[in-house]
Amino acid sequence: MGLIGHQLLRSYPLLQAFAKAGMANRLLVQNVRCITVIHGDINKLSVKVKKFVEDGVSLCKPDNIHIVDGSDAENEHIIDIMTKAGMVKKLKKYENCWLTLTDPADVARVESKTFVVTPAQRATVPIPKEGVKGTVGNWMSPENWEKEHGERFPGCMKGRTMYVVPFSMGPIGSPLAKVGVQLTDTPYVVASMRIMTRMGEKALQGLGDSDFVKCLHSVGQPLPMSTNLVNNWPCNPAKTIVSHIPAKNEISSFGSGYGGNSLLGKKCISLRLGSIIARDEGWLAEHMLILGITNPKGVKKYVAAAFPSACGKTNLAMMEPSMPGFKVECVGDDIAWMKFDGEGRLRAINPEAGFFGVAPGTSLDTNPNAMYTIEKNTIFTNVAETNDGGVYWEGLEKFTPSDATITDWHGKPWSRDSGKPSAHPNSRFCTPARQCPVIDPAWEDPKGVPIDAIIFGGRRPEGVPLVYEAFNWQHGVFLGAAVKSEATAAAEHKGKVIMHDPFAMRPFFGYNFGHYMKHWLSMESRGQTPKIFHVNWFRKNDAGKFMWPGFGENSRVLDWIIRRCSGEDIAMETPIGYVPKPGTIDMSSLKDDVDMEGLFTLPKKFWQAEVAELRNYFEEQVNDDMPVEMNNQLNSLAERISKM
Ligand code: GTP
Ligand code: SPV
Ligand code: MN
Repeated sequence: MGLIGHQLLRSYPLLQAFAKAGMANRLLVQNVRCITVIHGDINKLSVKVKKFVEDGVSLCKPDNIHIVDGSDAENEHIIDIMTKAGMVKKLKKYENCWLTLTDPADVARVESKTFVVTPAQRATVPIPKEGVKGTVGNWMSPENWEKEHGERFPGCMKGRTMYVVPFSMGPIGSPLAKVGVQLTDTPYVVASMRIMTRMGEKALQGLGDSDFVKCLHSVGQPLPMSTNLVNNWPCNPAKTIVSHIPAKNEISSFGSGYGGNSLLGKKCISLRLGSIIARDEGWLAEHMLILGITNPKGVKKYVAAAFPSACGKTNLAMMEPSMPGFKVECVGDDIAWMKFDGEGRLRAINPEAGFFGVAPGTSLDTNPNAMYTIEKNTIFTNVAETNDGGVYWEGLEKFTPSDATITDWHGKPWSRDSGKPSAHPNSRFCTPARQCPVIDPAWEDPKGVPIDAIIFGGRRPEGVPLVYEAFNWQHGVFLGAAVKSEATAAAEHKGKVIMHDPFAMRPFFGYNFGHYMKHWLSMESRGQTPKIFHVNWFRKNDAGKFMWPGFGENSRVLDWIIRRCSGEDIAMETPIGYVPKPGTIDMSSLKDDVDMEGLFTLPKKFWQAEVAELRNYFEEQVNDDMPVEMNNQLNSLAERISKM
């Protein structure tokens, strides 16, 4: 056993126990000295998985290997390692809850450093109009990728443990599920993947010698570190790259430990590679929540909704309806895989097992079910802490004693009048979905749940009504393609600029956005397509205040949507789509004074400018890959608006 192996065994009693049980073994890899497997049995892995691990070891040169089993005992050990390394701190107010504060240079997804690697550029992105910079994805050639990869990964895990993390996206054994194996050098990823996916030995059951998604992840800081360690959170922002190689079913991520950059089952597999597989197999992999809503008559319908990052999916997915007699149940809060079944019904599964949700704004007023979910077994990242070992963030003022002492996400004392947020705006909770009090009984049904409506939405401070319905499928696909939203802290974009975020997928397209629209259009020939709607909870009045109360009150809009799905005559035509006939959104018992007329006005000037801007966007960004059906939709919209 190598020296490092001995040192580790001395410092970690659990490992000693594993070693005594005869679980420690070795891996002899060509050109590398004997590597100690400090946990797990390398010989139990399939030939393909073992080969992947061996290749990872010879490239990254970790000091030892830990093959993750997913057990409680192992999780305790992982948490113990992180505690000793100062990466997590116990939140003593709750059961098994932990706080991580990252290096402030590693706090969100890095869209500009995320690439899809294909021989042809046009497979990944449309070729923009000359002189224009493309904004719907980043392409890298295989040659460039070899170079970038070669400058980063060799020896990148020196001095660290390489964890081998098998996981399943989707219920284990479901025909829809995809197995991945992630090699990573940070225990934070192991602890988080255990919550977000079905992780460990169980994920490999039934894999046999089949292929799996190969995921390689490193924080990019071999020991001794080349830069200062900040907050005990190793990362390498200057060299961060997240890349996807669809031809090899491979993902490699370097330099960041945060969220979507490092939990590779989430955006990387379930959306980017997922959308490519979905196109090839005739289904949809989308940035969508899935919820079931039951009305007072007991009629239940499921809807899927795509809003850009930090625009309300988690909140809608588990909302407490303000309307008496209604019930909302949650299937998923971020990702939907949707396929037509044998009867032509569109069915959706949530490939994840946990929620990685935005913390600020979450409270017993806005999202009580999230608050109950995160009371135990939760990892919080970049939130603030109260002196009694509880969590704090913007939105919890009312629920926290005013004399509580608060430590901010930098680990510094914080006061309410400091003018700075206590928690990072993209601080998050990572929590098991099964703990959600309103988790849907069918949330793990391998068949998925039948989808009656698809909803798009975004943060639109101006001009866009509370809800409208597409005239038909093609028009609905156009609404998806035209989604725009104010930038949020979920990625590196600065300021509240309104950005295009088609299908809420701009950061997550696995392939050319033009081809993506074509694929959506093709769904009409594959089964019964659901109705499509657009919602906007974020319209503001002249005083800059939100006009709609949102959260639980959004049930009133969901109610209108599902009544439309049942064929009720409650809609009227406008140039942009069907809107509710006056009085058809149930406003009974609504306490707030809401300017419903104002929420539905369609300013002609705004819509003329919107159409011109959309035309410019499609011409510049999608260029030759713009489907003719979509141009026709744009032209018809322009014509309808000109007659307003
Ligand atoms: P990702 O996890 O990044 O994909 O985000 P998400 O779409 O799940 O966003 P989430 O539900 O976490 O909401 C993000 C922020 O929007 C939170 O601060 C919420 O409080 C706020 N928010 C959600 N729904 C509403 C709403 O109906 N009205 C208003 N005003 N704010 C909302
Ligand atoms: C998003 O940004 O849409 C998220 C968070 O859901 S992350 O996993 O970091 O991508
Ligand atoms: Mn998301």
